[in-house]
Amino acid sequence: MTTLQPALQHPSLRPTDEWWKAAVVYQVYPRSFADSNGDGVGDIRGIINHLDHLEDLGVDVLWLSPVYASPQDDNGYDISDYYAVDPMFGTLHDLDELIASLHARGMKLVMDLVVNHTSDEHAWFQESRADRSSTKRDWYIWRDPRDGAEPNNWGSFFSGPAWELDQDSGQYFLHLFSRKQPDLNWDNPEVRAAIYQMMNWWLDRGIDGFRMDVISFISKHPALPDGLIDDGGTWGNGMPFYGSGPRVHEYLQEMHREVFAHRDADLMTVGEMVDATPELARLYTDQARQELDMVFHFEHVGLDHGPGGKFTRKPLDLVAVKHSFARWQEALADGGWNSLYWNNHDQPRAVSRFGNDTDYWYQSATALATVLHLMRGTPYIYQGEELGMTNMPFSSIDDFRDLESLNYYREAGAGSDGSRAAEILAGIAIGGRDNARTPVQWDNRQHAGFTTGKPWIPVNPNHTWLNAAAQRTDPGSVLAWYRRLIRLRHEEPVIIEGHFSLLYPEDPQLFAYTRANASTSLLVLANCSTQPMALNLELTRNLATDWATAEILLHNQPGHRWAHQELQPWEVVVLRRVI
Ligand code: ISL
Repeated sequence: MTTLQPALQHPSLRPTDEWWKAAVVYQVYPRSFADSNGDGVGDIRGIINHLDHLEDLGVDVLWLSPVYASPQDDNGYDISDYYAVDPMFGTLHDLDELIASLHARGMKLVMDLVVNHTSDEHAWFQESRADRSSTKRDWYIWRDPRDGAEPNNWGSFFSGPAWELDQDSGQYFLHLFSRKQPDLNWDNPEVRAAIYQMMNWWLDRGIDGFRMDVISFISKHPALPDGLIDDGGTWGNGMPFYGSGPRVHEYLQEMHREVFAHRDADLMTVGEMVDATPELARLYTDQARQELDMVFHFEHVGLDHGPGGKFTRKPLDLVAVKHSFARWQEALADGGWNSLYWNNHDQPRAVSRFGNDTDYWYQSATALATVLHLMRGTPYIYQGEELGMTNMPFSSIDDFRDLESLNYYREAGAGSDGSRAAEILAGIAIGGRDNARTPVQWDNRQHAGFTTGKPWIPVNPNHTWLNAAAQRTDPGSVLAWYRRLIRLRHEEPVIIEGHFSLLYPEDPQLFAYTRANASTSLLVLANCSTQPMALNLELTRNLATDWATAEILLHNQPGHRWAHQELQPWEVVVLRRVI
């Protein structure tokens, strides 16, 4: 058992408690973080060069999106060699140096684990595809055509069918994502053994855990039944037959035995689960079951999807968002653990999406951060979020790089007669993943200090004023606010262990909750709207009595005298009282 890192020696944690409950995780999407060699693509050395930024912020863990060898069809989520670093990002030696540098600073490294699928250029798939009698044929999911077409009606996440015909053998292979991301057959024990071996290899190299990509999709219903087709849709939804499928818990428990059980407790795992419900998450993260430490669920990031899915939007329904968070907080209150996020590399920027990136940019970035970070669970910060980075003002299809957006643009008919092109472009401009993938804005120079070359994707023009250099020494910056939130989590046990209670669940403007343990209570009050709001009588009375002597821990509008009666647009205040 190694000792806890200094930043993680939290006073509230008993020695047997898991360190990651007191931790804040920072996600790096390497191609967009920092480019050290001028080729326009971020790299591992770029990360090493910016570790001061992470240490200064105070985060405990770096989650690194894939840097493995890859044809980059899906920016590295299509892996052709799990044991190699893609030359675009550097070398294994660079990665070893990153691990050592992080450890020297008291931080940890969690790598992305993408094992629902590989690249079609992985040697395993090349062998599998070579002929029907290959010993690796069964490592992937091959089926004969049905009535001369796809074996079932499942659609791919990235448009079109989830099946691709291999002309030579006359069979189709399954790919839930791009056709260059064939799904592995986890029912084959050799596949599982090969994956566990690879995971052990990385852990032996010194990494501290894994973020597991779409890990709840690894067990498919063996009959691969057709899914329901939405009105107006072409392809069926197979999720009921591969989301948390029949053997997923068995496989995760086996993985735990083969990879994690014999190691010390300093590791951390988090599984990405598009289909997770609170009930499922409890199963996956109940420590007694030995599966995972945390899951990423998608409930709150689906609430603003319109009838046409992620590329259509409806306005934020704060009541629904609060109900969702509260349900998850309650479901995992006495078993399991939540992960807390607004942003990642697949989601539009939160300040543009849930907040207001024009008139109330600072206020809404800080209010959103606060309501998220002070809940129970482990918060995740996506690169640039700590600066309040916004969505990109996309105006042309040429500025997009993400295959999901480009495929959708093509499939949704923008190309046929062009009549819907503007509408579809507007949809991907709001909902597209490239919003999260524009380069981190380090300073106000050309290309935001991200690269000296030509960036692989355009830089957001607002880097002239929205950048790390401008915020670093400004106590009134979004960056300074995140720093305070992170420090608070490290200093206040109630943030880690306190009981969560949502207040006024039906209020459409106010996001309010308390956290309480035996000695301390916190009250979080945020006006999540662009209108000022009067506090209700009961709350005003409570503030004047129970909370009268409370300390103001955080307040994002210090210019506005906190009067206990009203909140300005996106005003957030956090009070603490000792019981
Ligand atoms: O953004 C999405 C597509 O609409 C999500 O549903 C996303 O596909 C889903 O979260 C799975 O994401 C993960 O696996 C994908 C990869 O493209 C994403 O970047 C990754 O986070 C396939 O590996």
